[in-house]
Parts: sequence; structure tokens; C-alpha cells
Amino acid sequence: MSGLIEAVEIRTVRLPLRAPFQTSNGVSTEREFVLVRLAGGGAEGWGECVAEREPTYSSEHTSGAVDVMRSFLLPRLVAAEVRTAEDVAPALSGVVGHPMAKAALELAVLDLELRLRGVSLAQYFGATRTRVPAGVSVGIQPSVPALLDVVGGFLDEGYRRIKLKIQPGWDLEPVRAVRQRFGDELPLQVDANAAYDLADAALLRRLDEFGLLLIEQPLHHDDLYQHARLAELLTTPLCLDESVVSARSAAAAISMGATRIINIKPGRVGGYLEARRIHDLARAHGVAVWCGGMLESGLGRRANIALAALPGFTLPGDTSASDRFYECDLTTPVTLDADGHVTVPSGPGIGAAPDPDLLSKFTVDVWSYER
Ligand code: SMG
Ligand code: MG
Repeated sequence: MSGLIEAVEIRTVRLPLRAPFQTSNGVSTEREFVLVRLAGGGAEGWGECVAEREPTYSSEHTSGAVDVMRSFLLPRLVAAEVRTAEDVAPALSGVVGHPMAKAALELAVLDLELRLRGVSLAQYFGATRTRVPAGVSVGIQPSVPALLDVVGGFLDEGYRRIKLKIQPGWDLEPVRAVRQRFGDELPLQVDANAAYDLADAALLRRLDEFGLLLIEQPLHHDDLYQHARLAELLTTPLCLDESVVSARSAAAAISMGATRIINIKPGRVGGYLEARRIHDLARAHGVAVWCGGMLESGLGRRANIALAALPGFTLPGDTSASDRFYECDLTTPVTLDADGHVTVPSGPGIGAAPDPDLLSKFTVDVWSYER
């Protein structure tokens, strides 16, 4: 039987951000990402690669992702004659690493497959909700008053949970100020993007007094052991992001006591199917999960919302509306309800496709292949 893929397009796209987004890894003013379009059977499927222009969040980056897709992943995908999303990871398993590039291809196959079958991503995943509460991630700000303005604006919009990016020198003071201004009931958490060491345990322990939902990825990516040691010193639950790169590492982190909560990002773990396996594993162990974000366009954003509608996603995710980052999204924008929820897409596949005019406007590079 012949494979599903008849033609492939890989695009590099740049979308300007409405405001600079600063984390402990640096500051960005635009989002560059890679989109994959597959054609087959009279339909098309889209995938979004969450690698950033520079390899600062992880070792992957956009130009590297395009290269690994063209040189090593697509040839394997085409040769394997893949027919469903489940065929993708086995076809690509001979290539070490590059989970974000692999995830984008898997999502494109999944979108194509589900459009042909008339099934939504949410149905395919086994989602149990039609809308999910949305949290928002707030970057490091130039000052505490500026932070309070930004947080106040998001709360006015209806966001149900605030995540503050922290780093050494921007931690206790902003958290204290947000608690003082917005009260103890506000669901609040912090994300360090690996900016601390175990030697900072005494400082991190001072965050315990603020009643945070969790502290996300305080220590280095490959420091599961030290996260487990740190967890013993804090009352605030630790949540891993960068360290969880597969269901295997999730299982190791849970059994070592390195994490009580997991931020699931499909791109970081090689795709939505692995993301669902981590959800299932965490749920079986009583570990809460929530859906992370990578400043996705309306494609990846919708796919994340479909995943976040699974029953184990018991904490609000970074599943904000398109206008959190973008004046103009590539698809119909994802919007926030008056009470701070986003709607789980119900159309076939991802449930949206890029607007062709906007796509050409923001594309900086395109490569295509036909069988
Ligand atoms: O998409 O809302 C979003 C961004 C959420 O803070 C966010 N993501 O470490 O969780 C994280 C960061 C990674 C992106 S910045 C490199
Ligand atoms: Mg994070």
C-alpha cells in the first residue's frame, strides 16, 4: 500500500510580537517558526514546529529543524509510506533527538489523516471537555509597577491563572508585589527556565510563603537528581518542563520525586502521541499535568487546546488567546471567553488552517517537494 504523503512544503515564518517577551533565556520581539504542509488524498495537513530561531530554550532551532526535516526526517517518512500518525515516530526513530522537528511532522500527518476521516484532534485524543480554562505567561518586566500593570491587564481580560517568569534578581520582589496587589486567592505560579542551582535552595525556599501553585523548572535540564533533592527542601510543588523530554524521562522524574506536576509540551517530547502517553502515565500516578506553550500560531495553539481537554489536565495551561502575543495570527485567532476559557476546536484535524495571504506575507523561506 502506498503512503499518504504526495507533496511537502516547509516554510519558515516570522510573526512580530505585540510586546517583547523576556525570560531567563533572553528577550524576543518576533517569533520565527517552521510550518509543515503535507498534501495527500485530496486534502492537506499542517504541522507547527515549536523550535525558536536561536537554540536558547532547547538545542533545537528553526534553521536546524528545516535542515533535519529535509535531509533526514522526510526521506524516512516518505520511504516508510506512512499512513497514520502512529507510523511517524517509528519511521523517525533512527534519528537521535530533534523532538520538535519530529513533532511537527507527526502533527502534519495527524492533521491530514483526521481531515480525511472527518475527526477532530480532540475526539482523536479522547478529550472530555469542550472548553478549558486559560492561564497566561508573563515575561520579565522592566520594573515592578510595569509588571503589576501587565498582570492587571491580563486579569481584566479574564485569564484564570498567572505565571511569572523569574530569574536571579527578579524573583521574590515581583512575586511579593503581585500577591500584595492581587491577593492570596489568585492562582499564581513561577517559571525559572533553569536559571537556578541547588545552591539557591535557601532563596527558592523563601517562595514557599507566597502559596504558589508550583515552581517550574528551577534547575538545569539534565538535573533530575538535584530537582529531587530540592523538592525535599520546599513545600511548593516542583513542576518540570525542559527536563521532561519523553514518557521515559517523565517516569524517571516521577519515581525519583523530582516533580509533582508536569508541564506537557508536545514539541518538547516529540509529538502529541508521546504527550498523551505522558498524560496517561502522570494520571495513573496522581501527578497533575498542564499544557505548556511555545508562542504558537493558531495552528499549534489549537492543537494544544485539544490536548488540554483531556481529563488529566487539571491545572490551567499556557493556552492563551492569539492576541496574547500576536496582533495578527496566521489563522482565525483563538479567542478568550468572558470567563477566561478557550474553546476546544471541533472541526476535522486541527480545526483551522493558515490564511494563504497572511501566510505569504509572513513567510521568509519556503522549500517544497513533490513525489
Ligand atoms: O506560549 O504562552 C506561551 C508561552 C509560555 O512561558 C511560556 N513558555 O518555558 O514554559 C516556558 C516558556 C517557553 C517559551 S519562551 C522560550
Ligand atoms: Mg517553562
